[in-house]
Amino acid sequence: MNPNLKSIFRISPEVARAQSLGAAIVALESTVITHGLPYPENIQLAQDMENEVRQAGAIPATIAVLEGMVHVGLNINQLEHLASAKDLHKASPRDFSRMVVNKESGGTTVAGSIYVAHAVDIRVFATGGIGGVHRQPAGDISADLPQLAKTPMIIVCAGAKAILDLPATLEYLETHGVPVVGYQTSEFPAFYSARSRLPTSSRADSPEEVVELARAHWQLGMTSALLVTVPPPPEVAMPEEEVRQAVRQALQDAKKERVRGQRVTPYLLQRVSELTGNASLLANLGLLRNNADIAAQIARRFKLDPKIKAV
Ligand code: PSU
Ligand code: MN
Repeated sequence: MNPNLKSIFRISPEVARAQSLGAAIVALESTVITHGLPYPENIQLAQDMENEVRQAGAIPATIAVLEGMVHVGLNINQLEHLASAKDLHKASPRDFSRMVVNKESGGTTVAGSIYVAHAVDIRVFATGGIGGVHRQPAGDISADLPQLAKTPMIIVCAGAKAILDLPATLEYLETHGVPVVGYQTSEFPAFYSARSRLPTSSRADSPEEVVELARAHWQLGMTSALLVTVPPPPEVAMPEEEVRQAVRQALQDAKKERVRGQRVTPYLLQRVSELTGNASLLANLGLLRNNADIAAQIARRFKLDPKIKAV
């Protein structure tokens, strides 16, 4: 670890032990806990994702900022605090310095989490859906995208959230050299549903194939992420049309209420969840657990591969 980080980063004993033993580790974000899901589904989900990672033979490292310290690996009390406290921040890269200085606490976004994970040499990360280019307000682009462009990690997700402009999000990833790898599919998933009618740039049918692509990407000297997109499991996936209608309504409501900045994504997701009842919540929970499982399988193969050099 860069010595500058030592006084600000706190690596949990379990993650530190896993690192010293060379065990497979999967980093997890925490904005989904603080801003993405209601209590108590959020604490249940946080634990379920960690359990999925463990059952697949890897160690989970959930990332968050607590009282100005950047934590990698959380205990149950810390998870419970993130799930239930009211005044927590959403930590994207631009927020970290302020949070450190003011000793604030919050959930780290995909952008914030992968920055931290990479700084402590973790190479595999799981989330639900990445942020991307918003349909409105114009010019709202998630910090997840530029961070993916400069962080050499394997990111496992169910595509970008359906509230976003998916074609524009894929164009951004293409412009910035981020391979989009469909997992057992060649179609970019749309978070709640499997279909977007948009192609990925490649396809991998197993954890081994993902690792092979990652190895080639970084052997070539590339320094961007690989985005591995996993369709939501069929038993929880929603019909495209139902999602489309709910998103249209949610976008109208956001416009009317002039929602801006960091509130846009949580507002839209919350509104879609209200409009579709339990279906979107179940899809969200199901795909998050599934992604954690697949990320752990990839992390194990990655560890076994002697040819991968750290980037
Ligand atoms: N998944 C959810 N809810 C969320 C997020 C993911 O179900 O709130 C978070 C992720 O952490 C993602 C962030 O990085 O939303 C993107 O927010 P923004 O569009 O403001 O960058
Ligand atoms: Mn934004």
